[in-house]
This record gives sequence, C-alpha cells and structure tokens, in this order.
Amino acid sequence: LPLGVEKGLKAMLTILGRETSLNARKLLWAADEMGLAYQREDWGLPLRDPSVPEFLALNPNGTVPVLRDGDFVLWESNAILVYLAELSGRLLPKDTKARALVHQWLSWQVSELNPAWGYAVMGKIRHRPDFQDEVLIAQSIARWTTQMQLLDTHLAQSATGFVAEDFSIADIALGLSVHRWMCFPDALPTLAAVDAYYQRLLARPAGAIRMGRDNP
Ligand SMILES: N[C@@H](CCC(=O)N[C@@H](CS)C(=O)NCC(=O)O)C(=O)O
Repeated sequence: LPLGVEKGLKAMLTILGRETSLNARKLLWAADEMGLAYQREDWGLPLRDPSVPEFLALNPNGTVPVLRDGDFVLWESNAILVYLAELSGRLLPKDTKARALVHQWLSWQVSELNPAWGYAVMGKIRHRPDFQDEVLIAQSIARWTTQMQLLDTHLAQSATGFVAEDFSIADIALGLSVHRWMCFPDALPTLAAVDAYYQRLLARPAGAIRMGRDNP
C-alpha cells in the first residue's frame, strides 16, 4: 500500500484539511487506495482557521477539504472523490449505469445522510455548547436512524457487499459515515448489514487507517 505519500515534495496534489475531518479523510483514504501521491496541509478549526482571505480565495465556503492540482482548485469532497477516481482510473466504473449508481450514493451521502446526523454529532461527539438541546439531538438521531435503516436494507440486498457494483468511491464516503454511526456515544439500533459492511471496509488497510476509534 503506497502510504507515506504525505512526504512527497514532488507530489502535484495537495489536500487541504485536518485529519479529524470526515470529509478530508474521504480524500486521504481514496488517494491511498488509488496510489496517488499527495501532500497534506492542516486547515480547519481548531488547527487553522479556514475563514481567512488566503483560504477563502481557494474555497469561498471556508470549509475543508480543498484539493489543489497545480493551479487547479476543487472543493466539495464528493466532487473531489470523482476527480481523483478519474485521474487514477480507479474506483469508478466505466459502464454508464454502474457509474450513475456510484453518483447516486455519493449524492445521497452528502444531501440526505450527512445533514441528518449534523446536530447530534455536533452535540455529542464535538461537544459544542450551542448544540445541546435534547429535543433537537433526539430529532437528529431519529432522522439519522431512518437514513441508516435505508442503507441497511440496501446492503442486505447487495450482491457484492458494497453499495454499487464493486468497491468504489461511494463506499469510501459511506464507510466513513458508518464509522461515525459506530463511534456515537449513545446506544443506536443494531443494523446487521451495516455492521457486516463496516467490518468489510475495516479489513481494507487504507480504510482501517482512516476509521480509527479515536477519530469519529
Ligand atoms: N459538503 C462539504 C462539507 C465541508 C464541511 O462542512 N467541512 C467541515 C469539516 S468536515 C469544515 O470545514 N468545518 C469547519 C472547520 O473545520 O474549520 C464537503 O463535503 O466537502
């Protein structure tokens, strides 16, 4: 496995984002799977405030991650996953329909799953004082559970054990999302197919590195 790629001064790719960011870890895991060399810069609170002009010039959202490839700059982690897959020719099927299903799950991860856990994770994992309303935490957990049950039902019917045809960038985005579910401090429902999926992804060396118990 071509790890240690962070040392490469000659690497063209730079990933800007702290390793504690789930969205940044999507790119680190993907680049490792694909054998792409990269450098990483720590950005994101509390390490380095991304709302400074230097960073906002790269990403007007003031969020991590950002990818630089020479003069080319890209933000939105799932769009960056697609870019890395196309650069490397890995983890994105060539067939139009198979590729569309990968895009479907990438869009679902960012538009449905991630917003559902938002409040609960800020309150219970990040311990943010402004996210401590118990009613809103319960509502967030309920929405998150509904989405995770949808994923569990899909995985239970999957022939390959992955969300689309074979292991793909969608499994990286979803694997880190499942990891967050597994690390949540409160008891959550057991989802058998999700549990098996998580073990399958943890068996990948690059996945195990990015899904550490100390890094939800
Ligand atoms: N939809 C964006 C979300 C980016 C985002 O919300 N990033 C968070 C960290 S995961 C962030 O930058 N938070 C502010 C900070 O870290 O300072 C993506 O997928 O890239």
